[in-house]
Amino acid sequence: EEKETVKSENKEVLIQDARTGLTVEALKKAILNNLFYVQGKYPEIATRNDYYMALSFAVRDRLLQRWTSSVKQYLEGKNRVVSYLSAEYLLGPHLANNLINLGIYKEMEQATQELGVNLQWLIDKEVEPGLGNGGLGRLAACYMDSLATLEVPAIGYGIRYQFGIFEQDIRDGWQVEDTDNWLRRGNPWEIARRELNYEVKLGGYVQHYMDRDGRYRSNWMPELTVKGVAYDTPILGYKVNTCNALRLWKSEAPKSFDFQSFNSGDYNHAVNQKIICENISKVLYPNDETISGKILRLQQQYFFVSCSLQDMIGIHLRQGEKIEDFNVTFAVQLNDTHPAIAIAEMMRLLLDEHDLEWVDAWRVTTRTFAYTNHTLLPEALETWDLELFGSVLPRHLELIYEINKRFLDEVTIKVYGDHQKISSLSIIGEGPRKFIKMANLACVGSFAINGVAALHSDLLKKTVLKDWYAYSPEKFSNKTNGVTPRRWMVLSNPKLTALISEKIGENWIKHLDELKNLEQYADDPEFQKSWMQVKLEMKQELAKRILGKTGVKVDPESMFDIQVKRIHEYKRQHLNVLHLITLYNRLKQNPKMDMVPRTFIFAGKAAPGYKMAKLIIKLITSVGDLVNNDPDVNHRLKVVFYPNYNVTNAQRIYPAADLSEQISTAGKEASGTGNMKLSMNGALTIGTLDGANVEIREVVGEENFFLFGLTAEEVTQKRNEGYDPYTYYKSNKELKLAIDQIASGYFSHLDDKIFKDLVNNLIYHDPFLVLADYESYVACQDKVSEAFRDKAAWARMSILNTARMGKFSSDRSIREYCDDIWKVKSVPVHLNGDS
Ligand code: 7GP
Repeated sequence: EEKETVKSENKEVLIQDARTGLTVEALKKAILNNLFYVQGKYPEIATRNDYYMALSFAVRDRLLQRWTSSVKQYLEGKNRVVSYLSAEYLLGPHLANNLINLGIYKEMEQATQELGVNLQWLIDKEVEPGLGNGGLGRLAACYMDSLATLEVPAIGYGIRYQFGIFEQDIRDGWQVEDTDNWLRRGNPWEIARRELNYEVKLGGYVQHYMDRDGRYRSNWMPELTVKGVAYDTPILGYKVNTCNALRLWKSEAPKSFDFQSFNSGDYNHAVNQKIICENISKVLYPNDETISGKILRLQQQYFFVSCSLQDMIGIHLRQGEKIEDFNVTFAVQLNDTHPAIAIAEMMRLLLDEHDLEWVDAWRVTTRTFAYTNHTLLPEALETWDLELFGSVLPRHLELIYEINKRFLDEVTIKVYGDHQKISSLSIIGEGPRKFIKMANLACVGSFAINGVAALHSDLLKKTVLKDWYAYSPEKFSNKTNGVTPRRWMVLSNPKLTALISEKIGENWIKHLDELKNLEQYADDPEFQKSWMQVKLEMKQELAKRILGKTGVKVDPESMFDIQVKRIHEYKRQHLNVLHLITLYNRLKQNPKMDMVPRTFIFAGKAAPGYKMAKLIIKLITSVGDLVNNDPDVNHRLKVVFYPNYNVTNAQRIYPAADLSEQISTAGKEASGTGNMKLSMNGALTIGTLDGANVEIREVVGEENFFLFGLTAEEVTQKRNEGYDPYTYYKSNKELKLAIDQIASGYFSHLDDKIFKDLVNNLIYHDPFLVLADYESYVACQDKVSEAFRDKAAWARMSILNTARMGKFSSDRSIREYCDDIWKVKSVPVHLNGDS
């Protein structure tokens, strides 16, 4: 029947072949075709990877058809384009996501089945591109999905790291890092655009001279020139024809280098230069929310920004437009300050390469860029030692001085005499050593500045960007983060998706607000039963994986209490551990007590150089070893550290969560996005009034959210009053016991040194007020346990959580960026035939 409709009704699909058709037959043909002509195998000898590749190429062909149609449409209409600049994209596996967005998941399932292979088995073969650390990189990936789904012309620019975020292994309870060789078996999702390449200068010095027209000119004589080559990954929207490009740059040595050295017989030099050039896009810096100040990192940032801007200018000029109108063609978003050097680079390109006058160049620049801030942590605000900066980017240092001079002249007039203000707004920081403040560069050069949740945007205006807000309040706005329901519900939780769609249709996948239609079933016992049945099945699946990965057997009927995110003191995984130890002690002291069984599940990577974070992992695994092996408690308590948290694993964990731990110190988590994914999948949240938790609680209702802890304001107040953690330690018996046990080596085979730093830090400094929030946290957890006993009430709250999460679709966030900041419109794409 399917074949008939295709043949008789739709002309475009009539000419379909193995490369574009969407029917089961066409897909089967495509797989075999690719197996034979791309992999060079026939089915009997094809490996799992051969099949995975063949399938991926079959899908990619279909993406390319949509991609070429999109490009054509964009160019014809001279449409305004969003350019997203991000040093990180935490994409997650492509195959299943593309099948969903193409709307051919079922068809492919059948096609593979008829060919005698299992689709899930092939999907699981994909090695995910881990080109990001955490929230910031994953947000960029969700936004690419939403831009395409909303049919907005957009390009994502970034770096094609040869090695992404390290793989985490747990050995003897400690984190061990292993390189992420994700390209080892090839990457069927990218297309190398060898012809699209740009030269990027580094180091050296600047010559100044007067040209024939009497114009003052600068000539940057670099120490090194590298070449950036474009690698494009198609990003298809959900059930639309829009397919945008994620353009990632790989660094290489320019050809000229090799020739020169070879000609002079210096082979070693040539090889060395090649290595130096290739190093730039070699590896992702594994720091989340900390700067590292390394030369290579600055080179990476400049490298991808320069390639991207050159590329955009090329696109703009090829359309016959004037360079002065660049900002009409492109709206460029800076994903935090990592690409903020773009402001100086834009000026360089306009002044030095395209001959604009300063005033004109500055007008174009400041109408092009917009800046998103992702953190309030002072240690994450990027600065560069001025000397180091000048050694890599001598021309940009000059330009920044000039930008700063002109800006401060303006400031001085406005804030006459206020030295404090002037120095806080200056791009250059003074001290024993001068430094460049990237956030300040981003702020002067951007027409819009935003935070990522209401509270965060508010605190930005009151703290780190206070003087900027006073100076140009019109630039500031909030754009609360969102996540894509395609990956985080449809793909990761197909059973819940089916259950929801059975009741309210499928519209919610593109219009997440429609989830509210589920509210009417929240009290329906039948629906509650089906709802909790899905949850149970997802917990059973996760339990199997936990057993396989960690050897720990967990009870799917117990409460799955989940904290998964990067390990960081401000996120307070140790507060969670203190609660865990408290429950353990209660059970040990009163073995007969009636306690709601819990499975504590942790996952997350620690930055390799972040000692305290690594120690927190060791603490979790140490407590786990003791608890899991103690027959007095291990029927009611289990502790799991699920290794190598990444997108693939996140997709398996979220659907199985009963309780979502969002327990950062108020005022520290800019937004959070895991909080949204968990709640969408029916988990209830225990959380502080931090980041987007505030807004989540607002929409799900305070009666469906477990709130505890100090507010951001109280945190500040407490700090100002002179917070003394020791008094909390002394005055709470359960807290003191837990800490004393950690200190005495109770969880570490009597080794009383191993956790010393952690304990001392907590009782004497406690920068994130763990001890201040402990009592309120434990009391709240007791309420959670009580609530979990009433299955119907819990189911109701769970359903309501999902039903009310519509706001947190990244489609909503992107629509706000489009309307308020970028001023771009949708451009529906019509599919070209495969002529
Ligand atoms: C994160 C924030 O910590 C998180 O709260 C937010 O949801 C996410 O960005 C997306 O906006 N920040 C980072 O990942 C990060 O590295 C430093 O920030 C620049």
